[in-house]
Amino acid sequence: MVPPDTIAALSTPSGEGGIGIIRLSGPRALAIARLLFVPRPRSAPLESHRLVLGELHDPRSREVLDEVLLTYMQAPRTYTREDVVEINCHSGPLVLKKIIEILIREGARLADPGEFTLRAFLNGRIDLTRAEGVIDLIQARSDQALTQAARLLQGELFEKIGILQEALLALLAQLETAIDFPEEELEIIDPAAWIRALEDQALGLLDDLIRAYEEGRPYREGVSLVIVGKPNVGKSSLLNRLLREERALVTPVPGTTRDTIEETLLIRGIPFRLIDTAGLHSSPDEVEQAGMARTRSKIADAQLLLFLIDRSQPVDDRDLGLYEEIKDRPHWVLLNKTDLPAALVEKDLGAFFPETIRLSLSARTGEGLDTLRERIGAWFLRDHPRETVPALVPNLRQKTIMEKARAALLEAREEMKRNVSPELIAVNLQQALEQLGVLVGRTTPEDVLEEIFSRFCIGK
Ligand SMILES: Nc1nc2c(ncn2[C@@H]2O[C@H](COP(=O)(O)OP(=O)(O)OP(=O)(O)O)[C@@H](O)[C@H]2O)c(=O)[nH]1
Ligand SMILES: [Mg+2]
Repeated sequence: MVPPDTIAALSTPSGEGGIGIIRLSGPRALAIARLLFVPRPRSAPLESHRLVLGELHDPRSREVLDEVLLTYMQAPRTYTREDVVEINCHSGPLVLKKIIEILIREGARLADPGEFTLRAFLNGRIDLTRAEGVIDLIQARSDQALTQAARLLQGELFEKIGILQEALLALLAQLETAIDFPEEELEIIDPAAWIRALEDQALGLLDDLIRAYEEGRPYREGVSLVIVGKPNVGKSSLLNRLLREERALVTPVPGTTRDTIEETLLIRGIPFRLIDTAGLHSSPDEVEQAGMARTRSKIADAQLLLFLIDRSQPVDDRDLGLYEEIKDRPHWVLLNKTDLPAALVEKDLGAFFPETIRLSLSARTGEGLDTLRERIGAWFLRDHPRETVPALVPNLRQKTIMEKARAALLEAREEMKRNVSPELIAVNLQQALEQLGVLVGRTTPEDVLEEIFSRFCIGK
């Protein structure tokens, strides 16, 4: 095997800031860092896991680059289990870029996204579920998502899967003994007890985890709230108001928003994915049509539609046509522009939009916005009380694999009930075990790994 190369990357966001950390990992990490680093005093030793003050020089031009703190961490007690060097530099985009260029000139290679964590995984420091916990932690959008990620990171899922694997191996061992001693099969396996063990020790756990995925999903992925309405009713204004920033362009010209705009809005700790859409109407403009196609696909995925109308104008065919399109999906009717004289009376509204929740507001003055936020939070919590949010929540990849494992185990259970031969039942158990290997990363195909680690940023 070729020894791994030494990788380098900026591990903090680039830009102006207090500190920018450059990380090196690999067998030559220390040697390369030493070419640039001069400790102060010169004779100061570079002990492992100790912070040392010094200067970085360009070894060719002798030019001083920065005053830094450097930490050498000797393998294997490091993030990647390789030799690691971290250099705390001043964070200026230019100086950091220059230092990295010199590190690369001196023999390092620029790290791929997630490559440090990939190495931690390949070198056996963390399993795949923990690596995924790292990504989740970085990308968490709510407190709950953060807690869930921290649990993955601590290896809780990995441990649960370990327990499951042990239970399945014990059940498989019984089948294998029965295969080896066919005459004594009946004494070796008590089908009812075997099935009970399968249900209690394996199926129950998988069911719980799969359910946890569904329950934890809104906190991980966000709840989609889609603002729809004909052009110019104030959709983008509402988005901006809710976000408290001028995120979307607002103009008196109908058809201003042409693409969907999506931002996360936290209400009572719940991440809502607030989506502003292109106003739906008939338009010959190709760009607008493409935007409206996007709007329709967002409508189809929405958990709640906020159907906006302009209360200062009479309801027209365009409002009603659009309402026809969305009225079978979960929706509320929002009456905007309450700061202007009303052109609509309650009786008409009741006739046009029967039996729906109606709220009045002004995206211009902010009137009614607190009520809207409050109602949205309450709407979500009514169906998803916070106490039921599970602490350990698998991600989609993990859940999908667990479903496959569960399917194989359900089949095994049926076969055991029908007294099918132990060989056939064993095949199902082995399949389930194989899936669990893929789950924790022991037998995960290369392309799946690549997909997972490509979601990381460079330097992680
Ligand atoms: N008086 C008043 N004007 C509003 C209110 N909300 C929006 N407007 C105005 O209505 C016009 C259209 O607002 P937008 O937010 O761009 O409307 P939109 O629905 O996003 O429009 P499109 O993107 O073109 O579909 C702008 O001139 C806004 O300033 C409101 O509550 N009161
Ligand atoms: Mg708009």
